[in-house]
Amino acid sequence: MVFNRVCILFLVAAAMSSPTMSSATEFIVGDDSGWTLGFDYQAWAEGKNFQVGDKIIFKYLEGAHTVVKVNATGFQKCIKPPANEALTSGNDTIVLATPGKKWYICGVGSHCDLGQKLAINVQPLALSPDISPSPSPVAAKRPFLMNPHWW
Ligand SMILES: *[C@@H]1O[C@H](CO)[C@@H](O)[C@H](O)[C@H]1NC(C)=O
Ligand SMILES: *[C@@H]1O[C@H](CO)[C@@H](O)[C@H](O)[C@H]1NC(C)=O
Ligand SMILES: [Cu+2]
Repeated sequence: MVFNRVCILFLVAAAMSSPTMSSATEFIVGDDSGWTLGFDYQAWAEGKNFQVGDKIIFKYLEGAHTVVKVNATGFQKCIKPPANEALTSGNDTIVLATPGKKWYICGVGSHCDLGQKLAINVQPLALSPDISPSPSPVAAKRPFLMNPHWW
């Protein structure tokens, strides 16, 4: 009896965790162009669905560029943080751990001013409806209660 229950718990846990694992995506920033000058990263990011757990990978010739995470102001004005905050490997992988807007710029010379900057919006993880566990009574009622058409 106990064994069966444990088995079921494992199956449920596997069913709940597998979609998040299989849906994690690795994005090569700039695709084949990589992280470089003369590329429109806003156009590249547009329409892409970045989710928590996904990875973005900046690829470039080591020494030619860097990757620095900045805030909205730093992005707009190309304010370069201290050099020790920069990623410099040429194969810099960033795991998108939290939802929300993220901004990255190149810290070399005036590359950021020349447009080598990336802004993305990371979506929170959502379980797809067909595999989510049975909703609690409260959760089941919420769409009805919260539906603005009913007010
Ligand atoms: C944004 O970053 C700059 C420099 O890196 C810092 O001076 C500023 O306080 C930051 N702004 C916010 C709102 O965090
Ligand atoms: C780049 O880093 C990823 C892991 O983040 C690794 O799998 C891959 O082999 C690396 N590629 C190169 C060319 O170093
Ligand atoms: Cu650069």
